[in-house]
Amino acid sequence: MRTILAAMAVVALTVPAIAQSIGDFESVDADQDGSVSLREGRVVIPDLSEADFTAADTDGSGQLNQQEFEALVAKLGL
Ligand SMILES: [Ca+2]
Repeated sequence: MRTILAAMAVVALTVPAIAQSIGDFESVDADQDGSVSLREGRVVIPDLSEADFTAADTDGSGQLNQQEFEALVAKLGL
C-alpha cells in the first residue's frame, strides 16, 4: 500500500511538469542551438524512441527543428 501511494505521488508530481514543458520548443532546446537533439527530446519525452525521432526528422538533419518537434509531439499525442 505504501508503495502504491508513493508511486501515485510520483505520477502526480511528474505529469504536470512534463505537460508544461512539452511543446515549449525553446525550453526543450537546452543548448539553444535552434534544434532538438534526441538527447534533448528525451529530457521531456523519456520514452522517445530513436525510430520516432528519426521519423520526425523529415529533413534528415539529425535534429528536430521547431516544426518537426511540434509534429512529433502531436503524433505522440502529448
Ligand atoms: Ca539543441
